[in-house]
Amino acid sequence: MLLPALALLCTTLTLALAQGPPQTQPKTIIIDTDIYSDVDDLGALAIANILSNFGLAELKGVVVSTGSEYGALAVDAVNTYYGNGHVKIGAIRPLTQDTFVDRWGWTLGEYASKVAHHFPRALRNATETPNPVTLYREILADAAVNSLTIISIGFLTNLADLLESGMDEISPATGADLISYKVAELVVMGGNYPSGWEYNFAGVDPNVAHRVISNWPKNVPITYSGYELGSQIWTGQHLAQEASADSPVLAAYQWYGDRCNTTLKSYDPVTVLYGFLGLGGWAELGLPPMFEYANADGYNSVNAVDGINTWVEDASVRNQHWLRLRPDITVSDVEEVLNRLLVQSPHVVEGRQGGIIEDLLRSQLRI
Ligand SMILES: *[C@@H]1O[C@H](CO)[C@@H](O)[C@H](O)[C@H]1NC(C)=O
Ligand SMILES: *[C@@H]1O[C@H](CO)[C@@H](O)[C@H](O)[C@H]1NC(C)=O
Ligand SMILES: [Ca+2]
Repeated sequence: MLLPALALLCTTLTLALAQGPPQTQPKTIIIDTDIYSDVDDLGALAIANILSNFGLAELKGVVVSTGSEYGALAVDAVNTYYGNGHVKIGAIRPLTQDTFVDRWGWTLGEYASKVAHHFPRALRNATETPNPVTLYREILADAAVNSLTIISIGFLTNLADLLESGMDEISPATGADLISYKVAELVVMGGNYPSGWEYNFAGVDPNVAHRVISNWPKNVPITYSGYELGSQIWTGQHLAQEASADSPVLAAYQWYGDRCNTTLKSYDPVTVLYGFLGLGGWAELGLPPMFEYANADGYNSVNAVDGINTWVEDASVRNQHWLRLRPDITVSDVEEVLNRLLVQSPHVVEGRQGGIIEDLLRSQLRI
């Protein structure tokens, strides 16, 4: 009889899909972004969507620290493009209708409002989003112990608000306690290592960076991706040739770049890549281990007034590290991986929630 055979096949397929990728239990991720001016936040978010679709980790939420209503809308357009319009978004208040003007070099363009208006999205208006602290507290309250990775690729405003939040109707725990119980790792694009000036810490609100870095619970690891790492990695140069014509990444990079030049330093994409991969690689996707800690111990100190960070030697503090590339990995190896991900079409990974057809995926990624 045909029917039971078909039923069996369906059951087998369902089981295979339900098993997920071999060996790893996907971790859960929240991205905290200052999406607005530099388009590398949007590239980083695209990479997070793709790696999430591959099953490497699950993107749970995105919080925005910049006031323009176009930030949350652009985030949602990117998530929607990759089939993840369900991912929750939080946006800081008050909301404005600001659009970016490059008052430093007068060469770069604005992309957030354009992405928001020209790409399909599930979120109708940024006013429908919760505040970042509310969304953080909801996701943290629901999360398993020690399960969440927070990847910060912008200002630390939302994290300061979370850290300093008190008990409320969402949870009887303070923000510091929620972080301490639920967060496995904070990954921060910020600072310059071992010491120096960097925009996310020093550019807008040094005091906020100082408070988060000095008061972060001591049991929760912090991993820093510094200026010196991302500024040597250039990506986006193959978008026009290799990305699909309907890609919001291609469009945003062209709108932003100097006369359509889509080649950019990759502070945020490299940070998201580490946040998903960690120190290990992902053999199923052909991704080798790429990063290592540059220090054994000590901690980061951020000056509350000028935002300059200094690494303090202290053998008793072991929860903080900054990243560098492993000696067997070159800058162009990382550029290659990021570029492959940036041009990845969502259609390739559509519907693939399980750990099957890895070889096909690897050949699609060509890595
Ligand atoms: C969102 O809603 C606000 C308040 O109603 C309105 O002023 C704004 O124009 C809307 N934004 C968009 C992008 O539709
Ligand atoms: C694009 O920008 C990069 C980085 O600034 C630069 O090295 C490259 O020469 C630019 N390409 C063109 C065609 O201007
Ligand atoms: Ca950023």
